[in-house]
Amino acid sequence: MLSCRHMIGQLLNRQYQRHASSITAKILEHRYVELTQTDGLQLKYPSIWLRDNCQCPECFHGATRARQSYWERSPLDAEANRVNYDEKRQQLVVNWQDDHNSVYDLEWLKQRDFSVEARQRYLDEVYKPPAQLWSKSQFGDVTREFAYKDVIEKDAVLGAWLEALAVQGFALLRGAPDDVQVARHLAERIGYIKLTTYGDVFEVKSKPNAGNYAYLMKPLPMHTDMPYYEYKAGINILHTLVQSDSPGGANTMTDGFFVADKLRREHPEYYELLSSVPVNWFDIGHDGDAGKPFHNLWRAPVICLDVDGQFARINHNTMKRDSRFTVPLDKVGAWYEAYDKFLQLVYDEAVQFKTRQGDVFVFNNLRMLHGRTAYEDSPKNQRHLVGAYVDWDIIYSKLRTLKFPNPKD
Ligand code: OGA
Ligand code: NM2
Ligand code: ZN
Ligand code: ZN
Repeated sequence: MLSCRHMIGQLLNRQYQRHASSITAKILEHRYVELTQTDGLQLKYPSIWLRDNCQCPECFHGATRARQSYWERSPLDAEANRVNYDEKRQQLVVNWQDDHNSVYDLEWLKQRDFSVEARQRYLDEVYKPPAQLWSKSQFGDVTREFAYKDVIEKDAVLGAWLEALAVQGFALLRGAPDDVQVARHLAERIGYIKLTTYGDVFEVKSKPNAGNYAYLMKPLPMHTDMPYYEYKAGINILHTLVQSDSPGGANTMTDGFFVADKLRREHPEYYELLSSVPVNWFDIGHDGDAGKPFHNLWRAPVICLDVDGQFARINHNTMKRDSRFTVPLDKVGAWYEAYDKFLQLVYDEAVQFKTRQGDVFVFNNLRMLHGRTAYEDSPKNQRHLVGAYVDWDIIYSKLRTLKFPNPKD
């Protein structure tokens, strides 16, 4: 999509060249360089930023895309002496007071435009596609399904699947083979599987001496996996090898970001508490009889935001919420009241569906609250899922390399 827009941009630029509306460069208040085009285009850059990002071979190492100047101090006193726009080469030329010269391509500068719109475009198109929040009634519209085989074989389908995970927060793959390696293959198709205290792949089934609530036939209430990790698993890949013939074993799911947003709009005082009061999330035990012992502990609120004020992570897992609540006494009652409202919204907005053998249910574990209804195994029918995790760093990286196979800079 972007590359197409990029091409159109280049075509337009070529047209501009033909009917050359000229550009002039000037220095403003000793601190900015401004480019003005006769047709109204205006670009303004801080001098300190220009100096810091000089692209000459002395300042910038092209092969590693690395700045090789200002390693110890920033160019605080950089001041432009003269600036000039070279129409023929479409470049801004800056002569600095220390006599250094810098040259910047117009296209490079445009991609780094400081305007609100250009910055937002970069965040939406390159950083992360914006999440589409959904309520229970919109579940049908936001459900994306892909053939397992296509995800494995076609890059375009792999990209569409990862985009769905980023935007809608979940997707269903159909037609996976009856193979315990499916979850691992999918994780490795994206990049790297995440290793946790539960191993690389893990089997979700009813186990004797179960060390985790998920390994029982009991209902699994709405939760996110691993709130007790600082580096919480990004997505959860759950491959159904055997589904239960009993009425249970269905999955439930709620868009946690939708609920957080609703809480913010409708109950701001509850939202404030759930996004600020730290909760202790813990996991003590060992994975299976021979597993290494673990004692995980992470303090974080239920609703976490990122540096841009967007929802970053929802933490909720009743089984993994520590009875040690390390907050002042007078916070406790109010927090429970807010939490109760949050849970009410979570259950009001929950959808339910039952996967079949060969389905792979994949979802954003930072965003989707999910659960499972109780089931009954029989000697002939034992519910069996294989799970794997992948971190979002790996997923976004894959998504970007698929979208921009030949990044110039
Ligand atoms: C889990 C989980 C869902 C299921 O193991 O954390 O959410 O369908 N399992 O068993
Ligand atoms: N399993 C499925 O956070 C959790 O303990 C949820 C994780 C055991 C890896 C279950
Ligand atoms: Zn330089
Ligand atoms: Zn889970």
